[in-house]
Amino acid sequence: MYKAGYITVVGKPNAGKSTLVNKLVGFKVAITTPKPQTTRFNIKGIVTNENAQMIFIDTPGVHTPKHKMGEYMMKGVKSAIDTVDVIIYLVDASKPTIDNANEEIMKNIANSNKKVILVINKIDKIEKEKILKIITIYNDYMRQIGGTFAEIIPISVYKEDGLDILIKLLEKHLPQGDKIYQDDDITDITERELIEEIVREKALNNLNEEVPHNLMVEVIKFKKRKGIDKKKVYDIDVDIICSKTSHKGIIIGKDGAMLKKIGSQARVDIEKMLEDKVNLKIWVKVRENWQEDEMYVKNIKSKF
Ligand SMILES: Nc1nc2c(ncn2[C@@H]2O[C@H](COP(=O)(O)OP(=O)(O)OP(=O)(O)O)[C@@H](O)[C@H]2O)c(=O)[nH]1
Ligand SMILES: [Mg+2]
Repeated sequence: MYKAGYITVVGKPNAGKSTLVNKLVGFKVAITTPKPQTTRFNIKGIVTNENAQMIFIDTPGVHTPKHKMGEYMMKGVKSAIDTVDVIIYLVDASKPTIDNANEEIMKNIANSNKKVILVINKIDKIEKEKILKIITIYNDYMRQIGGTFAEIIPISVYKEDGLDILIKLLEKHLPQGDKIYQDDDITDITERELIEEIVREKALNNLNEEVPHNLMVEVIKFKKRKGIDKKKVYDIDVDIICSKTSHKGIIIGKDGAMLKKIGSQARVDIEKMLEDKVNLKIWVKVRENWQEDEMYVKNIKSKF
């Protein structure tokens, strides 16, 4: 009896949702950083084994939106909850409190009539004795609002602890069915989109405070040609779009040092992904308050 279906991973920003999906898929389909609100769009990661095909939907971390872009991100989470078979509610073991964001997520999933698995991540950061207390905190609140967890499992994506049990539990709760994707399909994100995300990841990692969260990245040229030694070379031009003129100088840095750093780190990852040499050029542009521009945000939406 083969199983197949959709599983979404929801939770607060920084819980490790994208890290988990990447680890299970065995390929970096989504960027990950130590900063909250890294993921902006729902991204599929597909795992096919002899028992089941699991289509994971990684989602943006749940937060109170401050602009149109944030509202769009939260719509993505809701639509993922509505369309899947199983929900993984991922929480950070080192931050076990029920705050407004957690309440909102739990109310949504409690009312979804879907199987919900509570997955407690980052147990490598806490003492084992604390796990039971964490389970009680989430379980009590879920009961209080009329929901239940079908399963509860502590894991550490870093230590690869509990991941095989998680897969077994997912296989158990998925519906019976044939494969939806081909065996070798792993994601719905295109090479172009991955390049944009890789550049955004390096910007998030290297820039401080609010600057990187106000960036958008667009590939404007993506061409393959034969290099001098007959090896293939990709010419890739990318725009980093910031929302304020004052941010442009910070992104470029003194004598262009910051942009160079972002560019060279991004090039290494893009070359790894494309398995060819890459000639990457990055331009910085200002588009005042783009996060509030409904047309612009909608346009981003149509890409995903
Ligand atoms: N110690 C520890 N850190 C982890 C673990 N899993 C993920 N992290 C780290 O947690 C941070 C956030 O990871 P992400 O995967 O980007 O988190 P996310 O939930 O996708 O965040 P958003 O996209 O912002 O919602 C990164 O620095 C990860 O390396 C884990 O098992 N243990
Ligand atoms: Mg993420």
